[in-house]
Amino acid sequence: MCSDRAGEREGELDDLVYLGLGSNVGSRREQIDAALGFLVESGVHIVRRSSFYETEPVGYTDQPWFLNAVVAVKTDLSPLKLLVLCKEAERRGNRVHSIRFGPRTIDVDILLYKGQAYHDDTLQIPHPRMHERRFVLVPLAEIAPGIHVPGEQMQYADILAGLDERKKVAKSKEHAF
Ligand code: PH2
Ligand code: MG
Ligand code: MG
Repeated sequence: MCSDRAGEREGELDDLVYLGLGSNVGSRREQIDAALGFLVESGVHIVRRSSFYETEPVGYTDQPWFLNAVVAVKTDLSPLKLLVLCKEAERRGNRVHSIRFGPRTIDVDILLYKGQAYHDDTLQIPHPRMHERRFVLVPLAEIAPGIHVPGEQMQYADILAGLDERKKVAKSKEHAF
């Protein structure tokens, strides 16, 4: 019985929405907090928050280290409506789009949506690069250790365990939210 209940709790974690946050320009912590504040004011309910992590840049390497975090949220918004809200949080954080994978004041990505996949021209869920990014999977594993790849038995923790650890991801001195 106990194990059933544990299974249920894991299932619940799979049914939440997961957002990845990152910043490497300006006041990183404040910008992440401001983006989350805007999402909360807009009716998104934060259920779990990871620690902050100092992470070595991936993709485009000639840029400052990032502060990254992942949050689990509850929302009735559709994936596309949530995307609009995330983009508005970035706009309010003075995000400018220049170099791909380059420096940014604030990045808010939808990683996972209620254990479902979603694919169209503007949005792909699961986030198409999350499975190769320790700066996403380490904070995700902190708040949802048993979470699955949508529609599959595979857990993100297994994928994380197989990733190359050359790119540094370290828990930050920043206090949790
Ligand atoms: N985001 C990117 C590209 N590279 N590297 C780290 N460490 N953290 C990020 O959030 C990040 C990145 C594009 O979204
Ligand atoms: Mg991103
Ligand atoms: Mg993004």
